[in-house]
Amino acid sequence: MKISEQHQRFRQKIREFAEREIEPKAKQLDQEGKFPFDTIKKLSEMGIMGMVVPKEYGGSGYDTLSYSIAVEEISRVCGSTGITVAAHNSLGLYPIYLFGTEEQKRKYLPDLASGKKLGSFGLTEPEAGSDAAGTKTTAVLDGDSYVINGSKCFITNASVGETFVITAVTDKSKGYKGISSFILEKGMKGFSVGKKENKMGLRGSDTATLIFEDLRVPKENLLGKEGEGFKQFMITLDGGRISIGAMALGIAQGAFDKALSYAKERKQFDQPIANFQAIQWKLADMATQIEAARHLIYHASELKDRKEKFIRESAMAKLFASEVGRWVTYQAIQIFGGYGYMCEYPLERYLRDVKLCEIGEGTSEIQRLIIARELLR
Ligand code: COS
Repeated sequence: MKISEQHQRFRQKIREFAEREIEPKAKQLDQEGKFPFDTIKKLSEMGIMGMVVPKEYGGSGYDTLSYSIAVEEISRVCGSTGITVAAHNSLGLYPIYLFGTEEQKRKYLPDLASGKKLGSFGLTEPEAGSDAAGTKTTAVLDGDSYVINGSKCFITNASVGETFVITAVTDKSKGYKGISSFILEKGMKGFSVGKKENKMGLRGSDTATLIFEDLRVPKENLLGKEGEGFKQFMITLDGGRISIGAMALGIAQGAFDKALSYAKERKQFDQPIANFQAIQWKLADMATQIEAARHLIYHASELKDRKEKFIRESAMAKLFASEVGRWVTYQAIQIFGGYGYMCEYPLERYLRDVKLCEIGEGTSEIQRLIIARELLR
């Protein structure tokens, strides 16, 4: 897809960094479940941890297309690093930037945007997954503070994060209109993090439970107004879905690039397997699907940059890219044959990593529901 020269140069810069600094560590992160602290520090210095926030709040103020390209290129070599960047930017920083008061933005954004602190987003609960309004965590106003009780599960950047945006019910009688959101800080009394989850993929990313036990949060930490939490989180997820799509796209591109080189080198029946039509057709289909996913993701990014409506387009982009990601990594393993199945080669990691994209920030079924509702509206 044609993008501006500026965007092409930006892609080149991130690709070079990713291949030089991130790719060599990807296998170890996956095998040892190690969080990429040193990479995040370097990405922070490049402005990648503050891409969605303007310079006045300490961010690097990139457009959404550049942000998608960055997540794509990082994920092309390491999904764990890709999701860490995506969750921090789209879910950690962005809701504070969009819905925070001037005071909250000045207080929290500079440290987050510079990567000094990592951000995290707490929506999901054991009984509130696809049904985001099913939140059971409560926040009760008591004098000058809210007292929060409950828990959140499967939270990205939970134990490495220092600033959190979470939802809680402030008025049960009002349904989703009784859900509010709050900014929490690591170390607040009554706030703890459970053990790190042992996952199928994205094993270098940090996922854990947040636990709130009579956690007292000052009134000033309410994000926006009482009752606005559900809509704030829906709007945040619309943007976040573009980045999960970009992550799936990057993983697909990475698997494809590896399969393409392998097909040209691997000899069977005295010739490279790329000479066989069975392989050529696979490669053609893979490249076509990837390109289509890229169009959808860049299109949704551009709509967002133009401040046009993009709910349907971000759901379409995420849905399509994550299914393409799964399919392409599967085909890449097939091209690699027995080697594709071995943990020595990166393809099986790509397949395990990309599976999350069909689940996180709304399953594929939820994306279809969102698209259908937008069509039928
Ligand atoms: N932007 C702005 N407002 C939105 C919105 C969006 N994207 N989506 C919903 N809303 C608004 C609706 O307009 C409605 O407001 P009004 O009553 O004023 O019209 C309100 O929010 C409630 O919406 P709705 O009735 O559609 O809510 P539902 O409970 O039916 O839930 C889905 C809708 C399923 C789409 C939502 O729960 C969802 O996205 N679930 C998946 C959550 C998810 O992604 N979880 C993973 C998190 S991983 S970080």
